[in-house]
Amino acid sequence: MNMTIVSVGPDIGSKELLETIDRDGCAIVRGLASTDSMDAVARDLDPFFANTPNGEGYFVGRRTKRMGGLIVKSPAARRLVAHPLVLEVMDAILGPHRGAYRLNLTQAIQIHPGEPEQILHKDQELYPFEHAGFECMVNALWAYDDFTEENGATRIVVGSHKQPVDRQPRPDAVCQAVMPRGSVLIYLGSATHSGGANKSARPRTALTFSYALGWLRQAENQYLAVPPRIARDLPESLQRLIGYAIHVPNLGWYEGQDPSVVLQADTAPTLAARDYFPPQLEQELRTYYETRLAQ
Ligand SMILES: O=C(O)CCC(=O)C(=O)O
Ligand SMILES: [Fe+2]
Repeated sequence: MNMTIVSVGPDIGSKELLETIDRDGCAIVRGLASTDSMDAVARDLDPFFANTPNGEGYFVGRRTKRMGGLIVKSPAARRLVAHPLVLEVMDAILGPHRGAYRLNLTQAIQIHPGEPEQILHKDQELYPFEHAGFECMVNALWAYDDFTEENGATRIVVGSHKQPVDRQPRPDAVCQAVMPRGSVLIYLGSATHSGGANKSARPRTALTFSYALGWLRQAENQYLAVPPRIARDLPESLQRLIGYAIHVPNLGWYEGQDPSVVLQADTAPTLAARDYFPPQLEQELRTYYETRLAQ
């Protein structure tokens, strides 16, 4: 098994990146965001961090600050959420055959000095089904600071996406995502990983954006995080990613409509309910009803 995380430069094509992710369950793209764009995100988020308390659970960490709602808190982070290379990866892994995918969560994770390593886990463990034989979640974890072994760079077991979760693997099976600020670790929801221990004197911060199949419940409630009055002014592609779009067939509707109607009007629409089916099913229904009605 390959025991290091493959780390590639920002000019990598999505095809090569996908081959690595498919084989290893993860890959690092170094320097995908410029220092300037990370500075802009930091200007947006640092004031919020100052007011965010430490977590209060084993998993979230008691010396770790976490905050969501990054699309609202940081206009600069929107470019990372919708980075074209990241979305090409999502399109390829989550797109085919299973409909659109959506943003599962946005979270900034600031691990402070003295935090021990987090328990190894697979992010998809929140769904109560065994590995379905296809990927249902993919995450992009951006380094907001340089990630080092000492400051708690994310730990990951390369190749673990093809194995059941093992929380205590041989120590040499666990790699760390050492990467400079502005890099991104892309990993599958089926890959075993965790936050690292911060043995340095300064916090280590990650920005995580998780993407999941559109028929799964989003971990972060996107409609509370990005309510219609704010979503209204975002680009349509981001609105759709958040979930202001019907998921065919018939999931996520509002008053029988594609939920994007709430972005167009202040009042609840009084429109007729309708079907949202894929073309093949729509055709099957047409044939069924037209045949029956003709009898
Ligand atoms: O902070 C990190 O490096 C990863 C944290 C993580 O995996 C999680 O909270 O699910
Ligand atoms: Fe995780």
